[in-house]
Amino acid sequence: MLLQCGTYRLALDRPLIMGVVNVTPDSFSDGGLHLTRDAAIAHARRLIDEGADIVDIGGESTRPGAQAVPLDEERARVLPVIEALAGSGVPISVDTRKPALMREAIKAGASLVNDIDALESREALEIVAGASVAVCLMHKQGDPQTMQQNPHYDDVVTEVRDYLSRRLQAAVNAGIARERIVLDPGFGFGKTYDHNLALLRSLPALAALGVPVLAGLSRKAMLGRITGRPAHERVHASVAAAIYAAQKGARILRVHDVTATRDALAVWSALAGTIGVFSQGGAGDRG
Ligand code: HH2
Repeated sequence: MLLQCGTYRLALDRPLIMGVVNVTPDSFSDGGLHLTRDAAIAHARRLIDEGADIVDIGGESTRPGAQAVPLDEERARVLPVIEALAGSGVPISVDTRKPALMREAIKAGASLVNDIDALESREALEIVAGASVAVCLMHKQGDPQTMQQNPHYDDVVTEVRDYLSRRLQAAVNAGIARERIVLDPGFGFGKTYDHNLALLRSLPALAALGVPVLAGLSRKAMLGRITGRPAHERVHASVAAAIYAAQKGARILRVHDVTATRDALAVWSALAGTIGVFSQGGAGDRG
């Protein structure tokens, strides 16, 4: 499986790591840490050095209850960072729902549009269709301001899968090749703890749609509920969740902690290969 990301062709025979750079004052786990242009660029370069395969730059927090950010403000946060990082050797992703910013970010060198609105805006759909960038289509229920107040589904896995299948088809119909499309169940976006767990366990049902699945579990509240830890102390929990997601078929892992995820993935991959060999051994084999 391949992902066409502008001029990059990414092989997905191992799970890829998307490192997160939030150029925001209020993101739930790292708000304010990379708010200046220089701090954000330095952080992104650090993530690339640590092994990030893609870097995702966002200028608007979408945590539950977050206030919307005006276009001018979001633009001023992310564009200089994207311009500085384009050509750094890995695809740069822009995490935005604003069509105008998608257009400018692509011009500035972004190779992937990460849209939590799944290109529901006709303008966004046309902008992505008219470029060669990849796109991540994410499911959410409601809007960040209110989405965690009372999320409800009759059957969360079927509803999320059917929504993503419809958005995939809409994107293909608009002229976006399947090789440019990634799907994402949107953990924590209008979902209870139980909804998130059901989706995570059922990732193979999403992977069956035939395009790469991205999992964004890093430091999220469900991990806080399991471990009792605040967001900045959820690194180990996030790594466990990332490995589980990879095992369930996720091809892109959106994470804040690149080194930890990369090391765990390397060990998991090595062991998974070895286990395959062991499982073919006969009785009495020692391994
Ligand atoms: N999660 C967040 C933001 N963007 N995009 C995709 N495709 N999938 C996700 O799960 C996802 C996302 C939330 O995490 P973060 O960016 O760290 O926080 P904030 O929204 O507070 O900036």
